[in-house]
Amino acid sequence: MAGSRASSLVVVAVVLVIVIVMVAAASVSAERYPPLAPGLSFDFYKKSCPKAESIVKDFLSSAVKQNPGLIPALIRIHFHDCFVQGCDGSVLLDNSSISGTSEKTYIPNQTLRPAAFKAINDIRNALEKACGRVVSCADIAALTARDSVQLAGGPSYKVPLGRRDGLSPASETAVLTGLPAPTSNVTELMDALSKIKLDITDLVALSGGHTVGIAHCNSFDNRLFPARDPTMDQWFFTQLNKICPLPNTDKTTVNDIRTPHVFDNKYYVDLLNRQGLFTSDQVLNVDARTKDIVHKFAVDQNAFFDQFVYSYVKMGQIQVLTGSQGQIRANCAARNPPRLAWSIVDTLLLGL
Ligand code: HEM
Ligand SMILES: *[C@@H]1O[C@H](CO)[C@@H](O)[C@H](O)[C@H]1NC(C)=O
Ligand SMILES: *[C@@H]1O[C@H](CO)[C@@H](O)[C@H](O)[C@H]1NC(C)=O
Ligand SMILES: CC(=O)N[C@H]1CO[C@H](CO)[C@@H](O)[C@@H]1O
Repeated sequence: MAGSRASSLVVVAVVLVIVIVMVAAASVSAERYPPLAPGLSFDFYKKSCPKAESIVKDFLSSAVKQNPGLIPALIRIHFHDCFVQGCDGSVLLDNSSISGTSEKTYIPNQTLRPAAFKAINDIRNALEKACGRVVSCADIAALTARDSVQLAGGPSYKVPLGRRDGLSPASETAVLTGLPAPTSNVTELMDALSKIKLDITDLVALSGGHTVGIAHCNSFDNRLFPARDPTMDQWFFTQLNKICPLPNTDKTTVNDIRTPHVFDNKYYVDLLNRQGLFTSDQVLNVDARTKDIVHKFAVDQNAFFDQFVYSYVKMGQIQVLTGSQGQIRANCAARNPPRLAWSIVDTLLLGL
């Protein structure tokens, strides 16, 4: 009796030691970051707003309890911001108080969720209360994307900060050429990515963002009508056809059929099983240039997490405004009103 108790204690102790060693190994695993863009740093707000990151995280942790859909929405907003005219918060602008039309008007942006724009602005207000107007909306978009990845079970990582907010939205052409369509093949995807210095490994890793979130029928029904895309699994086709019986049905389905709400590597397992949702997803397991990377991420989640962090941080530094460029917005949805002094200078200069 006493002997078996002692031996079970030994077992418990051994298991504990193993767990401690594993946790320690995980926490010392070196994170890999791309070179930082000039003007950005990991501790940008250390003096001016030391609590910035915890304010963002605390706000978001409680907001996602009310609305878990914020997670995929915020992961996608940072991507749309960065792919079009750089990570300058221009995707956040509304029609009002800008000259021109908001990026949100154009087709790829029509499915960005309004609640996520509101969360970014609410966080901005909380940050201004704590520190004054020092944290940019573009940085908030990067931080909320990072925290969303982690809240969904993905990797945690550091975000380079110091982005400034842009003054104007991108044009319709810039939005449509910057954001590839879900019907794209690898050549078309790489045409868009190479313009912003992202490579084929970045393409495969960043597409892993589709491990969470939803899509509307018209984003993938090119693969259902007039007939099943032959690269799509028959069972998966039947399921999707029930949701979208006709072209353009106004319904949604999950991007990752295995674990739709968890940030993990199952998206790549979907691809191996011919159950990727968009053409732009499934082609990654067909094209010879990307197939091996898909396979590697499907069998090794750590390899995916490592590369996702590297590529997402790289993406987060595309064409950033820094230093005295741009501005720090007082409202993420609007450019600051011009200051009186400057409008007088403008008038004088125009008068010359
Ligand atoms: C590589 C090219 C990409 C294409 C063609 C693409 C296309 C799309 C499309 C069409 C949707 C669904 C829109 C709808 O029907 O509602 C979507 C959703 C989504 N995308 Fe992408 N995407 C790409 C890259 C990315 C990247 C780089 C990320 C982030 C790392 C990302 C994250 C997401 C997320 C999280 C959703 C779900 C949004 C939600 O549930 O609100 N995508 N994407
Ligand atoms: C923004 O304004 C344009 C016209 O300039 C209009 O077509 C568009 O629907 C508006 N978009 C939003 C999101 O209100
Ligand atoms: C990709 O699509 C383009 C047309 O949009 C086509 O010319 C090209 O052959 C396709 N490439 C591959 C690798 O399928
Ligand atoms: C989030 C957002 O602003 N979405 C807009 C996309 O564009 C349509 C009009 O084209 C608006 O109705 C949506 O509000």
